[in-house]
Amino acid sequence: MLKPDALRRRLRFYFITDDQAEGFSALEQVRVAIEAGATMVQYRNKSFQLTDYATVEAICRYCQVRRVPFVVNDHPLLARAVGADGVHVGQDDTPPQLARRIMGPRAIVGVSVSSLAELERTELTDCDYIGTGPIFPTGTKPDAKTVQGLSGLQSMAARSPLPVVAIGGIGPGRARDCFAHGAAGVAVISCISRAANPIKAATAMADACNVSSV
Ligand code: TZP
Ligand code: MG
Repeated sequence: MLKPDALRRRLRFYFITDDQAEGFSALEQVRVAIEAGATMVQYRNKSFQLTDYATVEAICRYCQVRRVPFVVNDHPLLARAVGADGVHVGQDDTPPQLARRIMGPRAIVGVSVSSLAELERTELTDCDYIGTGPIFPTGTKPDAKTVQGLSGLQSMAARSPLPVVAIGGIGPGRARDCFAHGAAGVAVISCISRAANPIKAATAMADACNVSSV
């Protein structure tokens, strides 16, 4: 289990796997991100099938060896089965309260919030952090809600009792802006998974997130 301060540090450079990256497997993506300094990893696969189970397990084991917290998007039962550190759920997924019951008291439970209004009506009792976005336009999530911009991020961070992770259209330059507007961390997919040079992109993210001290 991570204490709140340790979790906050871990959220800083949060890499999420891309299920649409041609010729770049989720495990390879995670290796590149962690090698560069990613502080937390989420497995996200919108068309997960049981045949993907071994991949999730391999990523989980790799994160354990590298001592990087690993969470699974959408599926608390999968998260629990592979022994992940936590789960991330959206507003239309398993409610955080049930995710907490499935995962146990020591797990990390994150919830997505797409606006200040949504933040105000979300029950956060069983949550450890919120993911908020899209902050900037993104091509990675076709059904993303309204872009919140840095001002939206700032008001949500000011209002949230939990650390806020900004997501959506973020790369190294915008990461710095997100931190300046109250984000505890930035979550990224395509700036690494679809970069011409993923190692270079991940290293630039690590620099922007100042993660050498985490
Ligand atoms: N939730 C809001 S935006 C987004 C998710 C999962 C996609 C983020 O991907 P990218 O490539 O970092 O913009
Ligand atoms: Mg979801």
